[in-house]
Amino acid sequence: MNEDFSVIIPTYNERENIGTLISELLKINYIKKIIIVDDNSSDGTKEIIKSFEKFTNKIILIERKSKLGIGSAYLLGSKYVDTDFFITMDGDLSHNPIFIEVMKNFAKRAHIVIGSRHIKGSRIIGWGFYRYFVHNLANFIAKLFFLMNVKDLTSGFRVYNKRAFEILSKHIISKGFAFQVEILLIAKRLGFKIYECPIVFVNRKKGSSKFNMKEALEFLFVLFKHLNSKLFQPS
Ligand SMILES: Nc1nc2c(ncn2[C@@H]2O[C@H](COP(=O)(O)OP(=O)(O)O)[C@@H](O)[C@H]2O)c(=O)[nH]1
Ligand SMILES: [Mg+2]
Repeated sequence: MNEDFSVIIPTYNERENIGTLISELLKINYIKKIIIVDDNSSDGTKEIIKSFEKFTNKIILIERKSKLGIGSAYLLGSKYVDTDFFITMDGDLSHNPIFIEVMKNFAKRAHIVIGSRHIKGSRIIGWGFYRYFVHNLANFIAKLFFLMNVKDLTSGFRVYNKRAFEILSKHIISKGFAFQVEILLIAKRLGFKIYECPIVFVNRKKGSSKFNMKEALEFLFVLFKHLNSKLFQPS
């Protein structure tokens, strides 16, 4: 197994967070590429990312013209990955790079390693009632209809086996946050191995969440579509 890793970070207005995250990731020597997919942030995020390009060639900034969704950002970012494994993480400092070391060690035994907030040893810090409610509801609905035994279906902190990701991505319909759940449903259905590793998740301290009602509706639409798709019919 090649020990090099890439990281994909989708960003949309993360000026106050992205610089700190990049600095932390640059300290990890097995991370060879930091692929950032930015959807035309208007707050100076891109300029901060570009300022790092002067002293490292590890950064690949992919600039899209408009906000096209976190799921499609992963799909595009993955095309730039040339390592066997890659990490996905948010650009708002909710995902602490210290957990990468443990997660990466499990990548040898699973196709997807989830930095999980719902297993022994994990914690969520700073979420309000609404955020818990939405998160638990999404988890509950997906588990109910697809009989999933994964505890945290919505975490964006993951390690993917690149080859497995390529196969799974062919079935993806979502563009936004629904992607997180959708790819796991497909992975289970196709018999890929998923492992959950405990993390401490800290709600963003700066900037604002991009999750909204439109994203929630896409989630319901995607689940409904798959319930009726060929892939999920009893064989
Ligand atoms: N490129 C891109 N990044 C996005 C988009 N939506 C969210 N993000 C990024 O995805 C990550 C997670 O989003 P966030 O708002 O923190 O979601 P939350 O933690 O569920 O509230 C952050 O780095 C965001 O900047 C999008 O449409 N395009
Ligand atoms: Mg966040």
